[in-house]
Amino acid sequence: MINKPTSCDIFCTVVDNYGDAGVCWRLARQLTDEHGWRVRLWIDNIAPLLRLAPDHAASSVEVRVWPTPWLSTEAADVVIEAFACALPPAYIEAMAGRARPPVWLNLEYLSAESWVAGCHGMSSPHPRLPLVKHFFFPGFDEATGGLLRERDYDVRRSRFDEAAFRTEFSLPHRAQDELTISLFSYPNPALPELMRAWAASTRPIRLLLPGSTKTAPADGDRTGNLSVHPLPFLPQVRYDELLWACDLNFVRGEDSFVRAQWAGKPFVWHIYPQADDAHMAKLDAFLAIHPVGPRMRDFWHAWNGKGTPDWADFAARLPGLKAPMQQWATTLAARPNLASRLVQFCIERLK
Ligand code: TRH
Repeated sequence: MINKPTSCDIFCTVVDNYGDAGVCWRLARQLTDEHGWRVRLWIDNIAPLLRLAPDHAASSVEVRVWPTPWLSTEAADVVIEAFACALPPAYIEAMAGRARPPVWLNLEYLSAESWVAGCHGMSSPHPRLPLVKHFFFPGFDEATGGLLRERDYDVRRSRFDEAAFRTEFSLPHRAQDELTISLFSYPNPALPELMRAWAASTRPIRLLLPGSTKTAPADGDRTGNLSVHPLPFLPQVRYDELLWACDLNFVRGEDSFVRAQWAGKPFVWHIYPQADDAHMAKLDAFLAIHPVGPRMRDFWHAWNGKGTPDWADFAARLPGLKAPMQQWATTLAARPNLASRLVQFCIERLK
């Protein structure tokens, strides 16, 4: 019996955007830094990782570009196949050749849909080899694999200095009654109309655009009561700071969507679009479990292509969203995080 795994291989195929690399990197860091695992992250396209973690070489994670054709290597105690990326066949053979078969996990995409709990932890025997693959589903309740959250999150948050952050990114001091918004979304036809509403706002609105290549004057690109500030793409570990510095966060995909929940601020989710509007069922499943989901539904639907965002209505709702958002973050944070649940899952299955 191994009292705890010593080696772990995480395989990541970058489909597009940053989330595949973002999730795998975050998990790899926790497994090394918080659980003492020796982790190799095999990634087919290192470009997004270099933006997320420019300093990855200084970490304890061994980042390896996934070679094709695959070069023979020994299989680890734990093998994590991220988002069903399909392992190299030769590596699967190496897994089967081990005296003790590895724990083989398929790390699934995050969804709040009710069927997830019933599928989490399910296993599938390999048709030919003495191997079993387990399906590991992130989720929002105890019946799933939980959510990624670092042990030092609260300490980092407590040390955050918004004024220093604004100075570092050449942002003016917070104006009287300013609403500070961060925006990270897919291209969205609803944005121009929303920006017109922000320009016509009765209170000053400062819009921060991370990952923007544009430049702007010191006080931002001003139109009416809206000033727009492009920001560089922040290292992943600092993206949380942007969310903490804002009053409202527009996020997307999977990882920034989770980070907005930890920030405990009102947020709007641009879900990763899927064919046949399959993503809308995922969006509604989350709105159904969130305490103020019904109050955000119309605006979230409009932001996801179903209708026109009514900013005046949503702005009026914002003050009433603050406390429930903080409570949601506190409730979720009280549960074991995904890395801890995954470690426990593996220890129980390592013979
Ligand atoms: O980039 P995404 O759209 O990734 C998506 C999703 O993961 C989706 O589930 C998946 O199917 C698709 O890729 C293939 O959104 P996401 O998940 O929020 O990942 C963005 C990552 O980038 C996240 O870790 C936050 C990070 N980030 C920074 O580190 N700095 C930044 O400045 C910004 C804007 C984001």
